Amino acid sequence: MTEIPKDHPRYESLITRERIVEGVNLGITSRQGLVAQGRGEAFDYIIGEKTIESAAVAERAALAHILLAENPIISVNGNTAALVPELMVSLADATGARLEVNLFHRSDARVHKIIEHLKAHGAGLVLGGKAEKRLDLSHDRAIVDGDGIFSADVVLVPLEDGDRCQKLVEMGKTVIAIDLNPLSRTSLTSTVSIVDNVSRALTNMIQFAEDMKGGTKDSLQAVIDAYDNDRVISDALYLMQEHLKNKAEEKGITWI
Ligand code: PTJ
Repeated sequence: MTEIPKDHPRYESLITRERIVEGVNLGITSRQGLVAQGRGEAFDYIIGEKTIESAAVAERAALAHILLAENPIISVNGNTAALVPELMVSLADATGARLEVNLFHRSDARVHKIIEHLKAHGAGLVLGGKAEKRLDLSHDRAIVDGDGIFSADVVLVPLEDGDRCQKLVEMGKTVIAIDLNPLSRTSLTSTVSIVDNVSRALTNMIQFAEDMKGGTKDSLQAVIDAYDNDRVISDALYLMQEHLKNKAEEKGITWI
């Protein structure tokens, strides 16, 4: 691991890179996961590396769905296992959702390593090892647990690919995505699209869960009823453009 000095202006970003590289070294993150991380970093730069207000609105709506669900599942892949294992375990504990490992670049060895990694970060039961059911998809994200994603009513999918997201929505499930690209197929097909970095999104959601857990069913339903996903996506695009414009102007470049 490269030693990153704490006073480096890009300290957080560089530490995150080290975590994902470490995930590859441990055999829990795919090499393709490095590419996905780079894409995420680029979108995060464009949005200003902060949680925008509409993402916080989406995070609260996501929690309302999870807290009202019968069988909510948090889907874990190789990137989220490396970057935010402790946050996924805390969110599961705070909401009663269960964790399920589901991989695009699947191998049984990697599934089991991720299950053990989550357990080492405090998880109890982690689904994904049984994998006896299939969704109607031509790739390995199709492989799911019968009492997990297959029968879930609400699924949280951080850093997902569009195919499975669409399939889960077609199956009548509420799908919550965390994806910094507001125009990805995942963001465009999900019920709730959180355009935020997965580490900020989960940190916020754990905090919001503390306030929202005691809420009545009616108050949680009101959060869902007031939510407008198209508006959230449109707001993210608008703020990305504004952020770039402000950056350009700060540096004396005229925005045309
Ligand atoms: O571990 P596996 O085999 O299941 O594979 C996981 C990856 C992430 C490699 C796989 O799902 C994949 O290839 O995903 P994509 O199609 O690259 O999509 C990932 C999306 O997540 C992209 O839109 C990225 O912009 C976004 N993204 C990347 N890093 C972050 C992110 N969004 C939020 N927070 C991040 N840290």
